[in-house]
Amino acid sequence: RYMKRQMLCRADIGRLDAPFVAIYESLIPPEEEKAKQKQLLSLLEKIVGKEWPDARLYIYGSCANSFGFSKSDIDICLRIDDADVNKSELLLKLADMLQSENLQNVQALTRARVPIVKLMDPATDISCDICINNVLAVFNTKLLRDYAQIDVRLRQLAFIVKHWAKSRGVNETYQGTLSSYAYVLMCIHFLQQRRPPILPCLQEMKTTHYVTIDNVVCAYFDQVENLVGFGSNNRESIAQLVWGFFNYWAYHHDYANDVISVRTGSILSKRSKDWTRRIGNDRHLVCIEDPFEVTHDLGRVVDKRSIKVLREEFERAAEIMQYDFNPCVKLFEPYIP
Ligand code: 3AT
Ligand code: MG
Repeated sequence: RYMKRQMLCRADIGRLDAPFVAIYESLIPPEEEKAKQKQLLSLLEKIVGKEWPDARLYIYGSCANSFGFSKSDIDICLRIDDADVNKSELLLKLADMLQSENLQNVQALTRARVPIVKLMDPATDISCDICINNVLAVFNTKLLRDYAQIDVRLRQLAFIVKHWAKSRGVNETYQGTLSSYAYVLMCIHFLQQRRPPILPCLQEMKTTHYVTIDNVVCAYFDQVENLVGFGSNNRESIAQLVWGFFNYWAYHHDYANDVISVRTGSILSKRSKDWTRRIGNDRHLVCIEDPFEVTHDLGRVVDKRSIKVLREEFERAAEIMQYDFNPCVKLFEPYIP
């Protein structure tokens, strides 16, 4: 069933551009949401500053990487340079402080993979997760945001793919499917691979942005305002790209051998990364290299059961894009178990 299949793009694909653009536009957060997020950030800065004057707050994740939908929760990182911080104690203390400032639903999840404090701000009606010193996430957020500036088709494609993944129930890492972060990297990689390319590989270019965090180097070309128009020799439209994306993941990706790598703008072999066998819980059934933490496979959450679900969903989407009269409806039909 998973045999490679060569398919020609449907003849009427251009007819689908307008509806896909309309879906993308309907998901973009309005400006007033950004203002509310800033308002909440200032409130939190004030609260945190009373106890820890040197601490800093950063918005990361979808509210800052330009791949966020309207009404998403915000992810905040508290950066605190204290060599011997005990994260759990710190989170519990933070939770106490937030509670006494009348924030709602305050909850410290000290045992989560990424320990956080959750809260809801009644003034702005925004929910938020605060983590501590997850600084790499702040920089991978910047990398995604920088890529998004280069060509609008990245943002359009990633919005469609995220919307599809959320509708179809395959954006649930604790059920073995992929994170939004992984899907955006899949989109960036796909656009780096088009011929002519729609996106460059920023980490292979001259370094203009350099930081190291916990011995991980984050170095790349970040003067992206100089790259606007990079992909203009490629005239593929959003509908063609959505079709190509699902076709690639349904029929052309080599799940047995390949690793997609945004860092190198190419495909690496599982062998070269020593990702050929299961080690602990990392099964490497679909391999997506983190651009900075290169030993980190974002597909490691995927297991024997969920890889099947995921591939069937990619095939379903590819079939719909190929044959359905009205793909923009069928693609996003909610999955009902
Ligand atoms: P949603 O719109 O909330 O679905 P998001 O971009 O906020 O999308 P997540 O909530 O999954 O995505 O993750 C928040 C950020 O955390 C995104 C990325 O900067 C970082 N992140 C998530 N998963 C990983 C990971 N496995 N490795 C490194 N960074 C990660
Ligand atoms: Mg998020």
